[in-house]
Amino acid sequence: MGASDLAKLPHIGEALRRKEDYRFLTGAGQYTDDIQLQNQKYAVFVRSPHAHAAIKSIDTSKAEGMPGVARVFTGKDVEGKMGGLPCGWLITSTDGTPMKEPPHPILAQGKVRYVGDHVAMVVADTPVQAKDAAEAVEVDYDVLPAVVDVRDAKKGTALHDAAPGNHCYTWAIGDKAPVDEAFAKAAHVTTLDLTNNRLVPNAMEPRAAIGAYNRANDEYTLYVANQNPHVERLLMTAFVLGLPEHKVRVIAPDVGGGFGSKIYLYAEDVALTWAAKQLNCAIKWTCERSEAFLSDAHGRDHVSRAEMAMDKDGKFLALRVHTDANLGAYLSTFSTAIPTILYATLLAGQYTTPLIHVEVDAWFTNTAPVDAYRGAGRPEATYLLERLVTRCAWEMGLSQDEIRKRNFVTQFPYQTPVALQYDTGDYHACMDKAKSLAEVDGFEARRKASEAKGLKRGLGYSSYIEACGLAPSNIAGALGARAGLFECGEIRVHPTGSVTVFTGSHSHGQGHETTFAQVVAARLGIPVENVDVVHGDTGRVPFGMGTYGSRSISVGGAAIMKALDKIEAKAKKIAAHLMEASDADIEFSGGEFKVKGTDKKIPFGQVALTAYVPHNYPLDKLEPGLNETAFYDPTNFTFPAGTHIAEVEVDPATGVVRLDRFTAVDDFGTIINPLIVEGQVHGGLAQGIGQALLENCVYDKESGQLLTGSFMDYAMPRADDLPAFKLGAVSTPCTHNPLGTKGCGEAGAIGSPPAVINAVLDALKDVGVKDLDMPASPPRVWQAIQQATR
Ligand code: MCN
Repeated sequence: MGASDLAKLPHIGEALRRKEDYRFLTGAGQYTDDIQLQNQKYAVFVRSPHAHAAIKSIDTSKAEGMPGVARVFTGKDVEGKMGGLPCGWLITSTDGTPMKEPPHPILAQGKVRYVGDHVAMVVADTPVQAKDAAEAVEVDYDVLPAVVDVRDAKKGTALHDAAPGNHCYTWAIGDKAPVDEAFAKAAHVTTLDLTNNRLVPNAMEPRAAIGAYNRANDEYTLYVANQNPHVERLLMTAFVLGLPEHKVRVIAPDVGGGFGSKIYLYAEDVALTWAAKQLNCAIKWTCERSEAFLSDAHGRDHVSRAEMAMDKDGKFLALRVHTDANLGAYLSTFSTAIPTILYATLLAGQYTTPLIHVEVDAWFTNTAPVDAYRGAGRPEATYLLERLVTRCAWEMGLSQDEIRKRNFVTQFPYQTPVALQYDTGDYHACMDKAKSLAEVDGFEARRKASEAKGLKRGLGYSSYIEACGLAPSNIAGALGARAGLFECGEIRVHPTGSVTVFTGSHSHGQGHETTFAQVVAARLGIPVENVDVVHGDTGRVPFGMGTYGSRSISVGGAAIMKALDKIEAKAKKIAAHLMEASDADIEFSGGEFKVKGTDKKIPFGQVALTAYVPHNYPLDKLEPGLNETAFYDPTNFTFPAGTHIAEVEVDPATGVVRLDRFTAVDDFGTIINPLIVEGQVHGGLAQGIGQALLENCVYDKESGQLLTGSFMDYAMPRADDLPAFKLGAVSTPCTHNPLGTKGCGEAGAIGSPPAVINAVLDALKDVGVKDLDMPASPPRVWQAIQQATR
């Protein structure tokens, strides 16, 4: 079934409330920390208080003698018994050498490289006993100089022997010579230096895991707050522990948000699983919030120079970008892909810029590892490009919307000069709708009203594009992924006609139990209540690549569609047998099988029952049962796009920015559930606006201590920081997946930061403020005003 036929079915496009919310709202959700196993002990990790230090000695004797303590494990216990954490994406430097891949030990081996690095694991009967004992572990450190700022990485003391100068790789895309030539001939060049600030993901549920071991069958089970349990199992068994995969089951039960930070295989997960066998018990660890600040993978942290060459009319001729990316102390699972494949390939944006060259240098520093955070590379690309485009507009004497419109891609498919091919889009329609919803025509009157109150008002645009549906394995493989990112779906039709769907996608707030059920119910013509969705368990779901990169509906949903095709084909054969017709004469719609050109028909439920209770069944031609599995590997990414418009009021006396209005018009292709999509956009906007105005992860330059290690210092966006959003939709369905969907899970976080900063800069244009880094906090804005007016 094609996307256009699907879109016409009942349930598709229906704003159903989330099925899963009943259990969440009534406190019946089951998160990892809610699970209590027999013979369960508790772990606490001893973490480095130093950003960089040699470990001279570790004395665990006092801790091991304390009440309830089962064992204290250190680096010596795991050395030689397991590998380090792997990085899933290989980057080759422009000189042909592979990236530097220093070891990432499960417990520190001789050295610690960031505050929070895991040094020892204490296991005890109760959490309090484990915590007390952790405090009694004595570690003698020889403190070394730390480097935290990516701009200083080269000059800093090397973190790893394998990475001299703290350099991991230089990677580039695009043809440099023609780009330089275009710059030499351009009528105007706009240059912008910018920093994309480091963020801490802060999911509502902190990371948690329970490693369990069953001696009877030599099997391990890991319960873990994770976004992709099969990949977690694959990496842990194949790369770290060397265990056969069938002996390890990974269950990611209800997970309270991840935003990228729970995609990865973390050292704690491995240590707990391995130690469970050593102690023949279950071991639970629940991360504390302050521990999460230190040890969760962080996001962003880029420093870039961007230049645009234009002709006299503001038409983009060439884009040149250099970025220094902070990878933190070690390579996390996908960290190398973020500033390269997921960032540089998006720098064409919505524009026809014919020549682009991007070079990225990636560095190690004494900070927590940096990896994907909602958007992963694409917010960084959009922030750079959309800030640059607005700066271009102002330097060329054009309005922010006019310069964008002059450069929009209008013909599809469109091949960018940075590898990607966009299948569909209508960027003018998104812009026009956004301007209308944002009531841009009335802006001048609102600006004057603000001026009369001594306030500055500004309008900021951002026309973003992102590549979602990660990732076609032919493209991903060519670009360095160690595995293709397909998805798996299984449809199990029960004899009574109800259905269980097993998906390799993982829902940790995205509402898959509802939207995936909508797709299945629509296709089979059965009530949504008759469909249950199972995810997050390697013991129940055949395989999966998990959830990130807004891939679930477009890749996981497409796998389900493929399995449904198989179900429909087999069910038609059963129906043909029951109605004594030929297979070719059977039609299926609205939950009924009909013989073409007759009034003979039977319902889906009868076919399901017959599949399991065969009656005069032609066993030579037809197997009993109605259960099908499919794997779907996309042929391309999906390309959601849109225009976001922010309107702010700035108090020049205090530097306080008030976000007055925010409009987002997005194109997500076919929409399965508009209510869920709206919720996804709201959440993304809150995070993007949080980055633009409030959130900032700061390490002390000298000591490498995390200065923003709690919610007292790290400002999360709250409801009263945000206006009521105005949302609009444009739909150009994706051409290559059977649902026509494009991902919606990250768009808000991608489009919004540059819109907000452009608005602040627009407000302060006449004061002389030309530049501002995120977050536009009151002191930063106030200082920029003082500097401009001095
Ligand atoms: N959907 C739809 N129609 C579309 C597109 C999506 O109805 N055209 C629905 C989907 O069926 C799904 C939801 O919207 O129920 C999100 O779908 P999709 O865009 O495919 O994204 P994923 O499900 O793959 O979710 C991943 C994405 C990412 S990458 C991050 S980060 C993120 C996000 O989702 N983290 C989240 N949203 C989050 N929401 C919550 N509550 N918590 C997180 O950790």
